[in-house]
Amino acid sequence: EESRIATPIGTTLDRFIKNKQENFKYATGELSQLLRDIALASKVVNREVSKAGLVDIIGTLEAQNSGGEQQKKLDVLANIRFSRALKKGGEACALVSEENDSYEELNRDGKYIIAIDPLDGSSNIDVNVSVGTIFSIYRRKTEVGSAVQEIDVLQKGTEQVAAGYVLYGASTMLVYTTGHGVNGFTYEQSLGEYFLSNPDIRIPEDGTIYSINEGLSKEFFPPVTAYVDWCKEQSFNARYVGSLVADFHRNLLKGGIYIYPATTKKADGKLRLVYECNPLAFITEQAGGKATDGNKRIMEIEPVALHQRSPLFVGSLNLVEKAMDERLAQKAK
Ligand code: P6P
Repeated sequence: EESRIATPIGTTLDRFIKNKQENFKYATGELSQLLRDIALASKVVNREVSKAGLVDIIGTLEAQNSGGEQQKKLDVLANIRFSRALKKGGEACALVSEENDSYEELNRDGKYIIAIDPLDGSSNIDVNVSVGTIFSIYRRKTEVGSAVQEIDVLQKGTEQVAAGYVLYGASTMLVYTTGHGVNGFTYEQSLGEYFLSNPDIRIPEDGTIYSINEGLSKEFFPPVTAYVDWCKEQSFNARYVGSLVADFHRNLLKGGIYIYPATTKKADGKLRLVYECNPLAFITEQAGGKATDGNKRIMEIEPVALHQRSPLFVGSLNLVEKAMDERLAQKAK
């Protein structure tokens, strides 16, 4: 049958990165190389995720990851792929990963720090629901060539030089920003290339989708309950995949709000600041949206621990601001 794959509308990711690098007068190419290394690792992970059901690599290792959740083999594999690609690439001096208790020093001559959730939502793999990789890139604070230190790996989200995610879904997409807008690329399996498919993504300022786990309703604090009730009064659509990258990506393109709030049982919510909230907050702001912890801008939070959690309200500007107003209104009562 005639290939139904539309002719890729745009340039390849490699060409795009090169073109963008030319816009940076003093770019020396390391960040470009770093993005290429991440894209390469994602192609390997994509292949393993897409055949997960075939090869007996599902199943839980005895080992526990830092969050104490059961570690799926694919989690571990994905972490190894990214760690190896980044070590070989030479541009990263350290890797912070959900899968590792502490940071891993990679290349002392590297200028960049990578924080990554190698396979977020991996518990969904067994039931063939989309999963994702989320990454964040910082410039190191210490001298190139010296040992990596805590000040390198615990930086505010405003210090990010790049952030992105890979969504292993119906198609595999890579979406990233270097602080000059957000661009989406779709992976063409038969060519092994990412092609520009969503240039200059802007999140609609309004939306009619809300994403929150309402199974936790009895643990919600009043402002969250009031906000969810407001969404229902507006007849919004409830959409919750239970895989952060999938929920985030849909809301980025269509408009909407994703909330993982503080609850009576989880004072800081569930999501991790350094390699989940900050990268998605950077992308959202670059696309014209907003990301807060219920009180303040996510990217202003001073991290004190690699795996610290933060509540997250992220998405369309007006929906996040309404959620903040709700909080103030409740406080005033
Ligand atoms: P809950 C997956 O484990 C994850 O980290 C995110 O991908 C997802 O959005 C969230 O947790 C789902 O958490 O408590 O609603 O099952």
